[in-house]
Parts: sequence; C-alpha cells; structure tokens
Amino acid sequence: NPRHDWWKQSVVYQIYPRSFQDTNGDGIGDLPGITSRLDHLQQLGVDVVWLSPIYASPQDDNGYDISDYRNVAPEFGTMADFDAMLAGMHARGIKLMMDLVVNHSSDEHEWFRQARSSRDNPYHDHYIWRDPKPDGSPPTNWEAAFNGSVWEWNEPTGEYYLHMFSRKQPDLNWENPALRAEVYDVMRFWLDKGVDGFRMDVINMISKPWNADGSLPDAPVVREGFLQPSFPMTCNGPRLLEFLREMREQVLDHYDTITVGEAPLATITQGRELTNPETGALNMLFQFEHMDLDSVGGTVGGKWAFKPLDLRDLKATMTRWQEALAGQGWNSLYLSNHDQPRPVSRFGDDGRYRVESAKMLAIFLHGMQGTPYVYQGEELGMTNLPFASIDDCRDIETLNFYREAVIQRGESPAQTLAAIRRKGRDNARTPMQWTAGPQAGFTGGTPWIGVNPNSVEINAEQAYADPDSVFHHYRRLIELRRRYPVFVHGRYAQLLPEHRQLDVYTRTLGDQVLLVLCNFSAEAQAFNWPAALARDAAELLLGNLGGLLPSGEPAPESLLRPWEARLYLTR
Ligand code: TEU
Ligand code: CA
Repeated sequence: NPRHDWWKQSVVYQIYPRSFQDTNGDGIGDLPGITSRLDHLQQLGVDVVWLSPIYASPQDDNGYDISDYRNVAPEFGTMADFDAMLAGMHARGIKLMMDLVVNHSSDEHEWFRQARSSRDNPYHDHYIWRDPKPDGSPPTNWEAAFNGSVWEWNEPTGEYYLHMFSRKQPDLNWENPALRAEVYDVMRFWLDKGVDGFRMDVINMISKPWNADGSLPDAPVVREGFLQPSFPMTCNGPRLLEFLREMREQVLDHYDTITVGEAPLATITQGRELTNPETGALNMLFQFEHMDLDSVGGTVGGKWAFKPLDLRDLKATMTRWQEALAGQGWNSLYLSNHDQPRPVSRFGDDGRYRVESAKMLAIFLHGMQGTPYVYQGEELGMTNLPFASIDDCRDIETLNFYREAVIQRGESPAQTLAAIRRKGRDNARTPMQWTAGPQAGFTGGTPWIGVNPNSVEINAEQAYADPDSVFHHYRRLIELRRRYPVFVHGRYAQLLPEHRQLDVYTRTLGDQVLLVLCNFSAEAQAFNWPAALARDAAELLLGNLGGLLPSGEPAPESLLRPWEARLYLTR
C-alpha cells in the first residue's frame, strides 16, 4: 500500500533460525531461542525481522523445501512457540516478515504426493509435468541450481516433473488458478495471525515460458555438451507481473505489509516494473548484480569461479540501481544473507582491519537509498569459516558442487574446497556467536554445523561491552537513519565513479546533504573535499576510526586512512 510507506524507513534484520539460538540442546536453533534474544534486536534498533523458513520441511534445503505451509517444523518448535515469538516482537515494536517459498514446495508436501500418483489426480496440475522428448531424453536442456537436470522422472505417471532447485523441490504450476488460490490462502493464514509481510523466495521465477505447442523452450547453448543455465529462461516469464498483480489485488492490498521479492538476474527494467507503487506489486526486490561482480560467470553458472572485485564495478552497479529506481520504485540494500559469504571476508579485510572494514561496509550500504538488511552476525563483523574439509559442510548446493567437480569431473579437491571457502553458503550459516564460551553460547549440545573458532574474540557479549564494537556502530547508524530523513529520501549522486579505492557519494534532500566517504583499501587515500559543499557547515555524524592518529595528532582531513569511512551532514 503506497500510502503507508513505513517500510521505506525501516531496517530489516534477517534471522536464519537454524543457526540463531538453540534452547533445548539438540544443536538446532529454535523459536524459543529467537524469543530469548529479542533484546539483542531491540538494542540494535531494527524495525523488522525477516525470518527464514520455519515451516514443516524435510530440510533438504534447510527449510526452503516446505511440506506444510501452515505448520512449524518440530525442530523449530510449536505454533504456540511461534505465537509467543510474534507477540514478543510486537511488544517491542518489531514487525515480522515471513519467508514465502512458493516457486516450489517439498516433494513431501501432500499436494505433490497426490500429484505424482496419477495424471488425473486433482492435484496433478499443481506441478509442472512434461513428456520426454521423442528420443526419450528430458524435455529441455536446463540445468538445476543444485546441479543435474531440472527434470526428474516420475514412474507412476510416466512423465518428468520440473525442479529448478533440488529434486526434492518440485516447481509449483502458477498457470493453474487453483494453485494460485492456495498460495493466497496460505498468505492470508499468516497475515491473519498478525505477521507483517513476506520475503518471497525466487519470486521472479514463478512464470515459465512456453512454446506454441505448450512445450518448454530449450535454453540457448552456452556450454557445448553440457546442460545449460536455466535461470535466464525463468527469471522474467511472460505472466510474472500478471501473477504478482493478482496476488496484490487478492491479498496484499487488504493488509498493511512489507514485501521484498528475491529476484535472481533482475534487471533495472524488472526492478522498476515490479516495485512501481501504482502499477507494480512488491515494495522492493533483492537484485543480484552486485553479488555477481566477483565471479567469472555471475549468477548463471559461474558463482564458484572467482574474479577479484573491481570497486568501479560495484559503484557502477549500485549507482545504476540507485538512479533507476529513484522516484519510481524502491531498492533493498544488502551485502549479506544466508546464501552469501560474509561481507567482511568478501569485500573487507577479515584479518587486521576486520572491525574497521566491517564498519566501513555498514556506512557504505546504509548511506544509500533503500531499505537496509542486516544478516545475523553481520552486526558483529562475523567472518567466513575456513572449512578444513568437505565433511564440515552441510549445504546441499556445496555438497552437490563438490561431488560433481571432484568425483564426476575429477577436479582438484584442494581447489574445489578453496572455492567453497570463498563462496560457499555455509560461511553464513555457522552459529551466531553470542559468547566467548563453549559453542559460542549457541547450544549446550553439539551444533548442527561447526562454530567458528574465532567466537572467543568475536561475540555479542564482547560487542555489548566495547563501545567501539561493530555492534554499537550499527546501532548508531540505525539511530541516525531514524533522526535524519535525508537517509530515507535524499537523492543519490556518485562523485568518484572512476576511483579504484574510494567510494564517495552524496544524498541530497532540500538543503541537507549527506556526504559518504569510504576507503575500500588498506592504503591511505587522498581525497579533496567536494567544492560544491561548504566544509564549515559540515558535521561528522559518524566515522569508523577515531579523530586521532596513533601519535596523538589529529588525523588529517584530506587523507582517508586504511578502510576509513566518514559520514558528514552539511546544511
Ligand atoms: O535462493 C535462490 C538463489 O537464486 C540463490 O541465491 C541460490 O541460493 C544460489 O544457488 C546461490 O548460489 C533462494 C534461497 O535464498 C536459497 O536459500 C534457496 O536454496 C533457494 O532459493 C531455493 O529455495
Ligand atoms: Ca533446538
């Protein structure tokens, strides 16, 4: 609802429940664990929680494979635990956004059990079925996100079903109005319970393309002799906007919600289209362009092949999205989530300058226009974990990649593991580091995935006590956003597009100008105060280094120290 745009002023905190806080010693985070840690969120000052899936699930993809959309997985707790958690959040003025995973369900969902039993079962058409090609091969040449073909044979009906992710995640058939009605019912179920919105998993994939004869088209061949990238075929299907508009009319327009659609391969055209307040359907998207800059092939088949980040690319991408959606839609701002490596390890320096660079990245991100997302542990400057062996990894994407690379293609285990250490999703999924004690205070039992040994230094208890911690820096940054409307409404301008180490941009609202200075390097960088801005009138709102050099001299203003960031307000 465009009239209630509180979501533009909000900061969202993502909780990955499996790794947040365990309370019963089974090594798995749970809902009572979240309830027990709400003070942490309140201290930080966040407005909204995005909770990764907590629904009933065989956990093939850690809950992104749902077998019952209306129940809580027993390892996370009960519906009563959920209600208590929601009440606890609301009592603190924190809203809750659920993860809506409706591009696919689990193959253990009752709909799919029915659907696969016979071609004339009433649920058959809830999923996407095709006959083999005349030569008996699968219907298309598409590769699934977690390796192998997107097509899996179903003996009882003599057909293939489509799964863009694992074979335990069959894609739902949005062409079927009965399926769409079921999804809207599920959404109303949670909204009527009082939840405040949804993060929608790969929502731009729900409309599949078709040929005139109803078959699905093959993907263009970019890798001779292999399966082909399939995301480009499904991430902007012909009926996408129509389906989402229908969802808006049927459900979202009747509640006061926050919505963000996860949208791999989203272009600014799609961003404008889907987030336009009048003609679109969602408040904002998670676009992926900035997540793809440090790999050779981007989202399409290349995430594991590393390429060093060129800061000019990062600025160009962010600037394009900032400018494209200004006044026409809305941006999400994120560097981190449960699918990405830790930002301080990826874009900063997780050794000597860990604290400095984590704070710099926070200023870089929160200074821009959009709704910022903080992923659990980011506010502590948590780092990647250098997994010693594949046995330490749990993620289906990682395990499948390793199996295919090492066992099927005979690639070097050491090199494969190096790629996993850099990009694997488990980096973000190690337990939240609460204390310096055993298992970082996450569990009294054996955690489902190893705790990072650096929890003895990096943990919430330490961060609360240290006024210069990454945590308090995030807290101040969030407070500033609340105080100054220029953070929300200011118009963005990039000042140094060609600089290889510095990002300098402004945000302007009336006569207020926010000036953001970020040094993305371990070397001091000279910079000139922008001629158009009155230095005398500028107030330093927040920096990540003190005002003094180790010698006790005041730090020179025209030099940004290693990983330094400053946020000025002039008026
Ligand atoms: O992710 C979809 C997605 O396109 C990626 O970020 C994906 O995880 C990719 O493989 C990363 O390398 C969403 C969820 O966030 C992810 O956790 C799920 O595994 C996926 O959908 C399927 O539900
Ligand atoms: Ca537990």
